[in-house]
Amino acid sequence: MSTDKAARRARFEGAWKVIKQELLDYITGEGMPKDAIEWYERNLDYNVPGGKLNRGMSVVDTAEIIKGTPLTDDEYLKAAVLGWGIELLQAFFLVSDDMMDSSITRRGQPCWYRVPKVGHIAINDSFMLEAAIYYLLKKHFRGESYYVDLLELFLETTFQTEMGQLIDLITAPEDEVDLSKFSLKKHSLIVIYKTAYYSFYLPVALAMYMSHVPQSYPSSSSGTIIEPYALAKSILIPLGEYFQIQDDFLDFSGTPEQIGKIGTDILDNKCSWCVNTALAVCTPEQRQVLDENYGRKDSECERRVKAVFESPEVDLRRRYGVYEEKVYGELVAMIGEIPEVEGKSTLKREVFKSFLDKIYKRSK
Ligand code: DMA
Ligand code: MG
Ligand code: MG
Ligand code: MG
Repeated sequence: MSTDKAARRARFEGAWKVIKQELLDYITGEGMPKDAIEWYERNLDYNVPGGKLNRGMSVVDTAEIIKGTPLTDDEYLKAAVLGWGIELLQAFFLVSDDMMDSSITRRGQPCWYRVPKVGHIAINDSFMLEAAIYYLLKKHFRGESYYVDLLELFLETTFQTEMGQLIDLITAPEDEVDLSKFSLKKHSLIVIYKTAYYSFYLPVALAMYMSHVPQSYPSSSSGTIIEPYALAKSILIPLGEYFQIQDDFLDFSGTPEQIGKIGTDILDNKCSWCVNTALAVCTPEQRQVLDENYGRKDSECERRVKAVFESPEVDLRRRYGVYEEKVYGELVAMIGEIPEVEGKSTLKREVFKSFLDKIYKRSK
């Protein structure tokens, strides 16, 4: 990691200390007993700060790019609160996702629900991670003109993610494997809803609201009207789709040391990019192997599925490499088309380039 990147991360982590203390002070003020305060602190420490922080730090990065000059300390704290709000939202989704996906590890440690004495209390813990967002928004943004925009955006995005999780789960029933129900089209809908909105559109749109980017403005050259939120969404949703395809590929190909989690998509009967891609190109014999072994809670079945994925006919690693180059080129081209308008509160190409650079060829 470059020193600049390390310093940016350290500053963002510094803001977490302040934010976490605000949350603990709040529940203390509500008269919660010592053991409850300690429990909440452990929940926060275990589930919020240990990830890559791409989503959270993108709020700060985007606010800086839109402004064009460094943020003041007050602006930095505001952007960091929004960034940690996304990290809290992510923590809420991950704690529940790991229970629903029967996952084992996350970020190199046992999933929260598997920690001794936690178990199903993790359900309420996930709610308390989500509730923290709205406490922080009220505390830091109640007086701002864009407060309702922030609230509505967090709420809408949460609902979208939950719709995505729903279709992810019901497309992957535990007791009836039917690969004919899968398709790349279905996959696309699932990943846009479960991942792209909250991971990509949300950080950028939050930073845009905070930076007072208006709903529309005229482009400098032709005078046509630009709708910056819709424009941002039109690039960030495909970017998010690419990100989740990386996640699906890493679930199969990544080692636990590398990705911090043990892949469960094959055992869980998930409508993943990997199985969809394999279904489209495999031989009839391989199709039978997939039909008989996919989605079975058995490591020998999982091994047979992985052997099909690695076979010369399917060769998922090569197909993934081809996909990644293609989608990268398409995204770069889309970003190049964005009309840029001078000014402190307008969308810049750099917002999207910076996001794409964070994830291109990622291995964790
Ligand atoms: C990720 O789905 C989506 C959400 C909302 C957490 P996933 O189950 O593929 O994520 P992971 O691979 O991290 O468990
Ligand atoms: Mg999961
Ligand atoms: Mg999941
Ligand atoms: Mg996954």
